[in-house]
Amino acid sequence: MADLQKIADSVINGKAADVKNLVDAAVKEGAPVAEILRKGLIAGMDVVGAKFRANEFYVPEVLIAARAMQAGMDILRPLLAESGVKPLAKVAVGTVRGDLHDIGKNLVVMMLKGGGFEVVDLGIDVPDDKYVSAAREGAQVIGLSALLTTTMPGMKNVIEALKTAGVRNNVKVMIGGAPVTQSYADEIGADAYGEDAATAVIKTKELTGLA
Ligand code: B1M
Repeated sequence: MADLQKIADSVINGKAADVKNLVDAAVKEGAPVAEILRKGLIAGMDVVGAKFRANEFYVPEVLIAARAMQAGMDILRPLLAESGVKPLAKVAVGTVRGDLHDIGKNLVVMMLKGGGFEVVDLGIDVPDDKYVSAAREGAQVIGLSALLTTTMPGMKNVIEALKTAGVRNNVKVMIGGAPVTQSYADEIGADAYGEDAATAVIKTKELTGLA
């Protein structure tokens, strides 16, 4: 019987080689791939997210855990596709135009992947039309990150661009980044504010009706 809790623990402890070996062994033992993902890798990242929010884990621990999860995902990804297991929802995340900060955005991307979402990483300094294209290509949530007070207004511009393109009602918009607040999200008509990467996962679940 595959020990999925051991996989979760190895993700939490950032032991990439152990995750790889344990996932490999679980697959060979015939454990269902969806179970390995849900009760092993995602369960582990859920704990990492909770510890991060509780200030028990900091950025380096989260990055190391995400890398360990990735080692397991490398084995599971082709098997999940074969067995028809679908990601929870599609999310496109980028840092707004003019802004080159990507450490926080990358954490959000990793945590969302860890939470079972399909994530399109649009990168940094992303022009508004790229978000529109992502919405047209099926993203259910558009995530915007900004670290500068001077680039924050770019978030409003993206929302306006989505409206102009007629796709605003097809997507939810979540914003985040150090200078961003809930009241700014309310002011520009965003659907959610993610205070940190772990909260971004919780908010994305709420936005997509999964929580
Ligand atoms: Co810049 N920088 N920087 N910088 N930089 C800040 C942001 C600044 C506060 C430093 C300061 O002056 N004290 C300041 C902004 C001031 C302001 O606007 N009020 C600043 C400045 C001024 C600048 C330049 C203008 C400096 C210059 O050239 N004169 C320049 C701008 C470049 C540009 O973007 N056009 C610049 C450049 C840079 C570097 C390139 C050197 C580098 C970025 C490297 C990189 O990202 N690859 C850099 C860095 C590293 C910082 C600091 C030191 C750290 C930012 C960071 O990565 N934090 C920062 C000062 C600070 O914060 N102490 C600073 C860690 C990261 C994990 O946190 O990004 O907040 P954060 O993400 C969090 C949450 O905010 C949230 O989740 C994450 C994890 O919990 N979150 C989301 C983020 N995005 C989210 C999206 C979501 C949900 C949650 O949903 C979609």
